[in-house]
Amino acid sequence: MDIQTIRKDFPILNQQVNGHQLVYLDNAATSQKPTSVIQTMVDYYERYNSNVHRGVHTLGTLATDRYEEAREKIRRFIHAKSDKEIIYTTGTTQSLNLIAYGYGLARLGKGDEIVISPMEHHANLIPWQQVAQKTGAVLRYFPMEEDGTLALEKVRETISNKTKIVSVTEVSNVLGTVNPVKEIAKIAHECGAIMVVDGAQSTPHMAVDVQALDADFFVFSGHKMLGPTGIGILYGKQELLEAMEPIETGGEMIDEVGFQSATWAELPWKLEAGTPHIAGAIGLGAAIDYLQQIGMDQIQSYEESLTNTAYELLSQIDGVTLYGPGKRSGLVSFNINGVHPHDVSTALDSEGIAVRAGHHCAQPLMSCLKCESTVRASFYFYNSEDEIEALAKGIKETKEFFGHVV
Ligand code: 7TS
Repeated sequence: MDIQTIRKDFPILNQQVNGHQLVYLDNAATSQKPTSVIQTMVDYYERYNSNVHRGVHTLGTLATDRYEEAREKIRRFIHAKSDKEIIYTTGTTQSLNLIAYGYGLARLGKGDEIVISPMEHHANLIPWQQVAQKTGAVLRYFPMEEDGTLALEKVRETISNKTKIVSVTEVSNVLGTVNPVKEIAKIAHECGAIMVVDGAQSTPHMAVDVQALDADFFVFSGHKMLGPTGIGILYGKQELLEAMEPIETGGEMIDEVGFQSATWAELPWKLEAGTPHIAGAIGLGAAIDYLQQIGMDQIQSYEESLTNTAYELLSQIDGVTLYGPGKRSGLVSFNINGVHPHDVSTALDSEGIAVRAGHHCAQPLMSCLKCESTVRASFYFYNSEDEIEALAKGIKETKEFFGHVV
């Protein structure tokens, strides 16, 4: 991979922040966008901005075609069987809420169990807490190993015939742990449960095949994979989506409407009420074109080497605690002992280095790690080895600075 050429496609990367070349290492929060994605969206607004699925005029037809072509690109990208299984949402959060409320609420009852892991993002936790409270279902957790991984034998012990829904992230946004979601899905299915996979942190970084995973639902956000904010995907097996009642109703999602009742459109539109984020969907299609042009396997192996370098460099710094397993995807979470993560982040920012400090929307995980927050540096394929070295240097300087102050 020719990183210097790739970086030219991302105009935002070429700037100084606080007098230093920007080193953007907050990709798990959101990725940057290549010119092709930005230009595709500008092109929509400048040349054929129209609503979809209604006007039969030329611009309306063009907008509808592009919007549906993007859906087909997304289908191929995650290897779904049919376009009917690709529902546009605003992002992972909305997708998970649709599953919890549109699928879970009507099917769960007292004593049923929902099982998740302790490393879930709040988006894959709070909807289940809410649905459990409303239905009398029990929310259970897989035990987590010291190194932030899940052990399959313990997964097996936790899932039982009471389990109705298992929902797990494929990659942890805090630890970088890659969970064995395919194996967990198999165990869930043996007990008659459905498997939901949160792909927010995996889809941008590795090849996804929802059929090989045998996921019943798989969700992700466009903005973490070069696309715009406000667009995401809910993939579901067709028979499950068919059985779901829409929780949002109105325009776009109907077939026939009378004064007292209505019938629903076919999938996928049944679950897409209202005017959608058309530019966003088309932009996500352009993002997928870009990713595929590089190749997901290529991206994965390049990021693996970047992440290994980061892990090695940081583990050599005395007084730095690293969280999570040695084998991880795309990020490092750490603390400098005795220095607040926000101070670390502010010090790095003064060097032009953007990282995130906080609980990363995973407060229960923080209590497992016995800390309140961490600093997280998260990578994408446009990051370079030099930037990882800048991070390590920045951390050393921060440590020394605070060491002198204290
Ligand atoms: N699931 C995981 C694993 C995530 O990392 C995130 C966002 C979400 C769900 C929610 O995605 P959204 O697009 O609907 O907001 N994670 C982060 C993060 O780690 N820092 O900022 C957002």
